[in-house]
Amino acid sequence: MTFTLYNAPQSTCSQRVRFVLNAKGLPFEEIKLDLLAGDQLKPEYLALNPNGVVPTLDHDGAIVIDSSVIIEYLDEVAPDRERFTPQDPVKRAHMRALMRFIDEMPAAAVRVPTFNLAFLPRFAAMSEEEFLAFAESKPLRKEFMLAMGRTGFPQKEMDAALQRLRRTYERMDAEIEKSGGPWLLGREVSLADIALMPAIVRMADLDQATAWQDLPRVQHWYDAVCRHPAFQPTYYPGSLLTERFPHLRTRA
Ligand SMILES: N[C@@H](CCC(=O)N[C@@H](CS)C(=O)NCC(=O)O)C(=O)O
Repeated sequence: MTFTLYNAPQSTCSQRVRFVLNAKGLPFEEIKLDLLAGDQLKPEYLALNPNGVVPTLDHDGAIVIDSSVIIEYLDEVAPDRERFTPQDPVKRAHMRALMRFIDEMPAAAVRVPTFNLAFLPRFAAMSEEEFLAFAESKPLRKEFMLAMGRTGFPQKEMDAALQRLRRTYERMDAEIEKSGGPWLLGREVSLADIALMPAIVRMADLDQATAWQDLPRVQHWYDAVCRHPAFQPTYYPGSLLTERFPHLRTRA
């Protein structure tokens, strides 16, 4: 089996897929796209992924898109090494329900603090025309970019995103308590944990970890994620925003 992953070092969706490939010990060729330069909007990439986003997986010529779909796909085609999907159908359904929740809540909400705290200086440096053309070119995120504008999301939007993330930490806490932990579904790490990981790592990278300091189960989960053998190869140098954006380092 040969795998080629089109992705970006700091992309949270890409980090899910790298984690699964690394945890399973599957060798893969990594093609890095520069998202701020617009590599994801070039015609040759849009032919692979018409959404104009990363990641995209090429498995022996079969193209699979969307990080949640890709990690489920990898667990199906390479179940041997480490398996992240429970055998029991009820547990499996619970895992999938959590994955839907994660895509709708933290994975979407984390874009607001990411853009406001990290990417904004890039957009503020563009002219209004450049910014509008940049937003127009995005098949999936045009309205998101226009809502943000060159000055960033208003405080109301930022507060709403942080509240959605806070409700996620509370939901994690409740799930871990119910399952007995340390993972969301109990003793075994599952695709739900992997889907959630990059949003939580991102919030820690943005110096926002105090938001779950009253929830020790969530902190233990985060520590377990960071200790997992697939964590370091996934978060290779250049994968964190603090490594790329000096203004974040001075804040932290
Ligand atoms: N649902 C998609 C979302 C992918 C996505 O939003 N990717 C972001 C990086 S995490 C991206 O490529 N953004 C580029 C852009 O917005 O132009 C998935 O999970 O694969």
